[in-house]
Amino acid sequence: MKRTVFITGATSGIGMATAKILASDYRLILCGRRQDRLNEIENELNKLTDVKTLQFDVRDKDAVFNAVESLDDEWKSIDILINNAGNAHGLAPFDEAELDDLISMIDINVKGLIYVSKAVIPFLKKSNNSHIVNISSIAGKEVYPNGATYCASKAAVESLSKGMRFDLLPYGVKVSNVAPGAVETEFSLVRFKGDKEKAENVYKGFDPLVAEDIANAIAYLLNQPEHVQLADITVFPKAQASGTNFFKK
Ligand code: NDP
Ligand code: 8X3
Repeated sequence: MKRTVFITGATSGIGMATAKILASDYRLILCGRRQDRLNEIENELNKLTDVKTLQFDVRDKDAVFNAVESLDDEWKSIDILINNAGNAHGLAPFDEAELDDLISMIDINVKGLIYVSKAVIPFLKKSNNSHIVNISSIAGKEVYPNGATYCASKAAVESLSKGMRFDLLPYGVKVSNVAPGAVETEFSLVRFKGDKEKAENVYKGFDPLVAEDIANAIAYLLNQPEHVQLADITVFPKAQASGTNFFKK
């Protein structure tokens, strides 16, 4: 019987690429807010595996719990949770940044991850081969100018990964933290509120990671022998050495 993976933020970027890479070996529960995207990915991947989609905003605590509760017993046998949903909103000095953007990043990247984890962990505890993968960022390990709150939100993810690893030890739930550098997805388009030129500029002059690179890293850590727990993986493009150091042509 295939194990079941629950992926948040599966409508785009890293989450979607991860769903595609895992489709041949796992059953998939795919989450996001954009129903049209959920329908598209379900239609594509249900040729390869059983797919269930759940539409909710991770900021909405009740919606998160109701969505998980709506699964029938067969789908509640969740083995793997990939906490991927998240974004940056804005890139500005802390004093000038829009307060709503800062609140959104905490609500989505931190509180949303907590709601989803609290809703799903009771089912992971029943699995005898369970795993949580939290998508952090190099921004969770370093702080860069104009990114205080995004970096703080990802530093919280790093701490949540470490804390979950302690607390879920008795239940045999593995916890892995994945910290990507620059990955060309819809991330910068969201950060710059749909400004394509600004978004494309971020990745000019070097080869950024693509979503499939991170999906490969996730598949790699899920495919380790049962006794092996990869705690933390940082993935940079070749042209990146830290949150702010890039070699651009
Ligand atoms: P994308 O913008 O391509 O994807 C973000 C995903 O998160 C979408 O599927 C989106 O779905 C979902 N999402 C965003 N807000 C919400 C919400 N409120 N409720 C539910 N789902 C939400 O970006 P990436 O794939 O790059 O980002 C994935 C993760 O990787 C994020 O946590 C990001 O911080 C992290 N990351 C990204 C890096 C990069 O350079 N791209 C580097 C380091 C980390 P929908 O809009 O349908 O809800
Ligand atoms: C996304 C990468 O460097 O823009 O987390 O923060 S960065």
